[in-house]
Amino acid sequence: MSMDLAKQLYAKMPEVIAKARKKFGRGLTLAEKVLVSHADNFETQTWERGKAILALRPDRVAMQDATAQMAMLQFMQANKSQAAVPSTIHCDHLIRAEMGSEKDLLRAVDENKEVYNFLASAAKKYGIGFWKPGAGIIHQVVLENYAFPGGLIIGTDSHTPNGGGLGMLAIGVGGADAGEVMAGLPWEVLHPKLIGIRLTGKLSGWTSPKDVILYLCGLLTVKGGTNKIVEYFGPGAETISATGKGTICNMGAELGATTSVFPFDQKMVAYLNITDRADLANLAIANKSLLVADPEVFQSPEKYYDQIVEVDLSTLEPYVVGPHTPDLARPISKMAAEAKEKGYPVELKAALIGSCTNSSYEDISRSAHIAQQGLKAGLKAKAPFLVSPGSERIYHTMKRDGFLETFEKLGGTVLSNSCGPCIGQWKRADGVKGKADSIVSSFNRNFPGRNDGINETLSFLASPEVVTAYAITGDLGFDPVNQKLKGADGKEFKFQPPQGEELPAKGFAKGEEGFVAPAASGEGLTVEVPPTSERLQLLQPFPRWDGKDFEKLPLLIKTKGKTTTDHISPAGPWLKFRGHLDKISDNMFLGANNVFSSEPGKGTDVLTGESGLTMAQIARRYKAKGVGSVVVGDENYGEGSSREHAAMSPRFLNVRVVITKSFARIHETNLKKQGILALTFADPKDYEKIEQQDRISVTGLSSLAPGKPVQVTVHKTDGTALTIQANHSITEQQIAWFKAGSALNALN
Ligand code: MIC
Ligand code: SF4
Repeated sequence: MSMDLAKQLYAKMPEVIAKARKKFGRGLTLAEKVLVSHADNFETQTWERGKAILALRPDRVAMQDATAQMAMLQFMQANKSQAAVPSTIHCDHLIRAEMGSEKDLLRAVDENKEVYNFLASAAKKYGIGFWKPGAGIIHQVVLENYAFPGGLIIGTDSHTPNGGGLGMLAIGVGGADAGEVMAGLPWEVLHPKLIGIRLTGKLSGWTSPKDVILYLCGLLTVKGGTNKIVEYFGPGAETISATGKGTICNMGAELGATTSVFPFDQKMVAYLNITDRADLANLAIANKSLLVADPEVFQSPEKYYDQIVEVDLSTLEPYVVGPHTPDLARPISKMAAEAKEKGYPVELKAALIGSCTNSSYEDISRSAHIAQQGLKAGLKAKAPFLVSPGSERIYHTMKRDGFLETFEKLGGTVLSNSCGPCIGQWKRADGVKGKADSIVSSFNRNFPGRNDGINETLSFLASPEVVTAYAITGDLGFDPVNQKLKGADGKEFKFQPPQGEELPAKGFAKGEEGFVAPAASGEGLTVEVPPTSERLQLLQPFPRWDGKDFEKLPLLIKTKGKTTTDHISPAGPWLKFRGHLDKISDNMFLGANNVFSSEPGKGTDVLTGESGLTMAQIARRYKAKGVGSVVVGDENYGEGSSREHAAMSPRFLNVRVVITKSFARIHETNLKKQGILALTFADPKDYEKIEQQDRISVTGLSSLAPGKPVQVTVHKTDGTALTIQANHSITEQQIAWFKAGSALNALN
């Protein structure tokens, strides 16, 4: 499917790469090769890392059902007849996990009928491929079908970088970005800096690709990758399977990285071959020099990367991260002691494997090996054990090769090929709000409330094989890798390190593909949006900027600490309103900690003094009075997902300005796209000075200019005022978005 795209791309790469070598006066890293080959105009583009805005032409767009709704609603406002680049929609997020694969899928098809019909009809009309519910999780399906070395894909999901496992730049974006690219515009992104990760040695025993990224999360932290591309290289890279590389790149999203990528190698060839793309593999082999960094980069990497990290795979231990954040990392050998010391509840209430991050054949076969050892010792899973396969192919291969049976014998439940518990679409039978319990998964995120909707739950992340061992022992206070446990007969035994196969010897089994091709011509076809729908609402353009400064706006919320998009716009039960801006906006900030409230998600209407209200209630009151408001945030504000609802809801409810200590990349762009002024404190200490009753003015907006700080005046209740400076990264074009009221308005 990507053969033609790859052919065209590889034909033009040598010329632009040669030009770039000349212009930069040096060899190029892999990421640079891909970037320059996708430049909208290489000649006129400036190429300054960390400064220039790149205008790129992606080869593809991928969207998942929860974000595709807004992406398509916005795309439709551009009045185009067809998507300008090959695009696909994947139905994966809206399936609730409760009764097991078959029943869950049937229910999903019924309860999400309106949304699926909308997406299917829009896909059909606009030339977009449609993957039905049950076909698989977007990133796995992209890896199996669309990813190709050297390509550039954008996806409306932050874990799009999974495609880096096949040597492409795969980047997560908000729906507005996707809508614009489908409308034929170039895609803009800050020229990322480069982190080079040199891998040496070889993984062995318990240690798996997941541990590479868990370790790096601890080392680099959740903002260490912001506006950077993580490029892996070195002899160790070639020892990791393509799907293992996918896992590492996927979870690079947890570093805040723009994306992550591995150089083309034999492991990718093997994966392309086994997924029926031998022609593509051969083409890539013939063009290998375009798909890896230049040789001089390896000789002195420090000259080419802004930062270098060395990881010796041979000495790496299995890791466990969490709770509440993916960068709280320690080797598994230290977990039990830390759990005791910090008082984490050690009884594991659930163990979950699979997801878009970790459901490769390698992951599943290694986990099954652990499960078999447990069964042999007469044990069953102590904690509920749930398995989320990434795609139909994975599911049927697991079934054919007996892994499903093994997991089920252990007491596990196999869920549908979808996100399920990873995105809070999970009815955890024993979950009690307000009670702190521990769970462990092989997913990639563990923000509070994410899986079971309970903010107190402590969620830990580890490799699928380690999670399987935890499922059997059910105890975080016990190290299943290094300690002995008792079998059913009372005899002690130790798990042998997991063994598995990277790829199925018999090839992948095929299931029902679930792909629906678009109509040859969309003319005359209609997009189904029932006027009375509770799930879908056509968008009304946001009002244009009235040309006036923002004077004395009330503070809606000042968030404290981590404010991820899961805090700003929680998922789980709210996913069903992803196509209905008015309804979903009631979830705004429900998970966020407000400095001025003891209860998350609650605050005070400072115009009336009434407290204990949700942020949406307060903002709706202000909006009704024609009053805008300001949000103040902490570090790395908007970390996590690409969901633009975290920007659209505030915009819809009249938030005009968000001032933070720093932003995560996708969310900052999403705010700008929706016409919100995204500012950062020039002096982060000024965050402390903002008080609940302050009124905030942002002035000089008519002379808003790139690189020019903005003046913010904070009016105190005692009549005094203080002036603080705020920075921004707004470009000339983004100023036009602000003035037009949104990027989309600026298009029309
Ligand atoms: C996630 O993992 O948080 C999600 C759900 O896949 C999101 C997208 C969404 O909110 O729909 C993401 O990662 O971008
Ligand atoms: Fe789905 Fe979870 Fe992957 Fe996001 S991280 S795409 S919710 S499986």
